[in-house]
Amino acid sequence: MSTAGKVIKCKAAVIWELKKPFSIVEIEVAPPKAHEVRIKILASGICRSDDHAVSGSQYTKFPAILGHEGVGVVESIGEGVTCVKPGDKVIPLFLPMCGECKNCKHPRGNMCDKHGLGVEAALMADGTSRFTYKGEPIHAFGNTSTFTEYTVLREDAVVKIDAAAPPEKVCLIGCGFSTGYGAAINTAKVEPGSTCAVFGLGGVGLSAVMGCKAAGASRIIAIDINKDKFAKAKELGATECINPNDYKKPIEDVLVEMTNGGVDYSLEVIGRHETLNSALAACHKNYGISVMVGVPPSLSQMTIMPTLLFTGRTWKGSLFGGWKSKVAVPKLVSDFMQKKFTLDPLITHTLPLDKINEGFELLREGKSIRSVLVF
Ligand code: COD
Ligand code: ZN
Repeated sequence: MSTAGKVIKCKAAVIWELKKPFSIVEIEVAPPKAHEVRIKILASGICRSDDHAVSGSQYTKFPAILGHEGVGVVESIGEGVTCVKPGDKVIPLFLPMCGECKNCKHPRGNMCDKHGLGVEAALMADGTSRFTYKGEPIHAFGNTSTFTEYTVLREDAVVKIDAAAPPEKVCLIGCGFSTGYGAAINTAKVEPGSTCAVFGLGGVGLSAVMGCKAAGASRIIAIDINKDKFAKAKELGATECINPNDYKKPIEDVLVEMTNGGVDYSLEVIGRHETLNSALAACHKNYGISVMVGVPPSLSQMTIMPTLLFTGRTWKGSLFGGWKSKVAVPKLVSDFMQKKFTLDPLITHTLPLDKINEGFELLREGKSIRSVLVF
């Protein structure tokens, strides 16, 4: 019997307040309104940004359904939706794309003017939520909310992908993989034969290592304070791995010495002021480019030495790897299907939704790269 037009009762992982565990409860998911799409989630990765929302370093509204790295299948569509139809396999887009605003039309823009990433991403465009628990509204998160059996998305925040793509793998294309890989390829524009440094070897940092390798870098220096991350970094293309705790001098000085003046490209994939500074200072004067992929706590301010920029280094930021989401995501999925890159080494754990708290513990303890929840 069709569920279109009806409220669906389903399981979701709800977080009620800051720093608290998730609880699995039965919620109600309203049908999609005009220009919205309701999807059944098939798989969702757990990303550090979800944990930033739990800890409060990334502001969101509670109670909430987090998760932004998923794959689903369209259950029903609201009035006026033409981009997808029931039965399509899709990826939710935390960085939506209307395709018509100044940013969407600009060849280098990927942050749509119509849909923000802040608190406005915690509700639908009309300012209400499609999720309720015992009649009380539950906030969405990051334009997506994937830690639930069903979610409702704006049509600009969903894109059709290859029906044959494995959900428990390609969900990583919804955030982690694309963010790191694109930061190297699109934002840094790593060149063949160059020397790169990647700070932070989580799922996003390792994807940046893969991007540097795919772009033809001849030296990729991977940096992490957790040496357990090194084997995987080497498997994915790092040529050297270093731990800042093994040195008395600052890591940027170590890198400048190792590379006779500094690296061509550095990517900071941690989100700390200290490492953002080190990544910039590790770049070669005149032409080194440093890309900020990790986001420091919202509203924080940081100091840098202006001469680092004055002497020719470039400091850039990268959100979702610079990809235009609606255009790039289906293409990245088809590249994966054609084996142009692998996602398997990034997926260390697969868990049911009920074990979501275990998945977050693995991330906090540094024991996982990506845990994927399968529904
Ligand atoms: N020096 C070196 N390595 C460090 C240090 C340090 N001082 N501190 C931590 N690390 C290492 C950790 O050991 C860990 O291996 C790695 O850094 C961080 O990895 P994870 O697994 O915590 O994080 P990821 O890879 O899942 O995500 C990292 C981001 C920085 C991208 C993420 O946290 C973030 O800031 N996201 C916001 C940016 C964004 O694009 N958001 C949109 C959706 S994600
Ligand atoms: Zn993410």
